[in-house]
Amino acid sequence: KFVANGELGVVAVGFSGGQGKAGVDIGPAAMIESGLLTKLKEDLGYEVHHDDTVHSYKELTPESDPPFRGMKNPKTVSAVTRKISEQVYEHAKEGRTVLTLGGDHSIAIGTISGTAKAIRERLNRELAVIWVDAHTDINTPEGSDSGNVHGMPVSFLTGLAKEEREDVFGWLKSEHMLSLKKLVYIGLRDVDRFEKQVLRDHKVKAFSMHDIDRHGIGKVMEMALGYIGTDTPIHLSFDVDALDPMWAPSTGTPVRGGLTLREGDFIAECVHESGSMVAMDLVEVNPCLDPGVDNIGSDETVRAGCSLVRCGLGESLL
Ligand code: Z70
Ligand code: MN
Ligand code: MN
Ligand code: MN
Repeated sequence: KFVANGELGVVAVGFSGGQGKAGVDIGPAAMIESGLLTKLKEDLGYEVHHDDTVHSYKELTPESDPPFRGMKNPKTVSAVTRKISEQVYEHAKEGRTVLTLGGDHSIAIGTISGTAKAIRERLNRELAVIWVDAHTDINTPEGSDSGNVHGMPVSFLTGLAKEEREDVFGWLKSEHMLSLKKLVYIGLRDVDRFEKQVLRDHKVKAFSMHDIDRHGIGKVMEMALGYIGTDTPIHLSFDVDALDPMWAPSTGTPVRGGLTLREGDFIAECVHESGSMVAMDLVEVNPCLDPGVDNIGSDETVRAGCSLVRCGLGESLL
């Protein structure tokens, strides 16, 4: 079995070009400033490899990056995720657990492709992904109503969406790819019609909020991890909007009826406890969107995001 070596690679990505709302690019800085990385070092004992930078990206001008196949900012998102893919790969190939702080969820095109490639080379294994989200983010460019690429990462990663152009995700090769059979969703409650058809056609494993209500989160995690199996490396991609807006109001697309903070933490704890987690993303924290007063909503959201990360990295293990 692949063992975590106590080393953690951190990639902080201040990027918002996969959707339309400003502010999600300062999510990583807010989590880091609240002391997250210090806690991971001092309390959890990780040897943290981080370049002390929140990577920001100049977006191309609208003239040089016009919509393509309905996608907004296609060249910008492609270039940014390509760079993230290399950064994550460099950490993962050293056997480090990789933590990526976003940024909008389009960055998962980079993180998952980077992990998948490293795991193939290092362990000769295929990666599994647990995608915790209110949304499935599996639109193809043509299936999407919004044109926002943060609603499409899973379709590019699994090859449902294909594009030859190198500067529009054509850089994604087979070594970067994820099998639809190795994908598990948890927390779904806002899935587009096109996406529901994709889930049915490909029999994708998915646990909606309805399933969590029916079985409880304990049974759902048992089923999710049972489906993946005990000897498969797992990338946990956690969208903070999986949590109920009561716990995480400061995010681009809050959807009521979500996970409690404890259910979210429990999911992360179970993935950690499996011993199979090789990478984690925490995305869509947007401190600029605050329905409360005195930053109460954004403080709570940042706090929730940090809690999910610490649970994924083993804080609550006795
Ligand atoms: C919709 C779309 C989405 C996050 C919204 C929404 C996708 N399915 N993802 N917020 N995090 O635009 O494709
Ligand atoms: Mn998402
Ligand atoms: Mn979402
Ligand atoms: Mn829609």
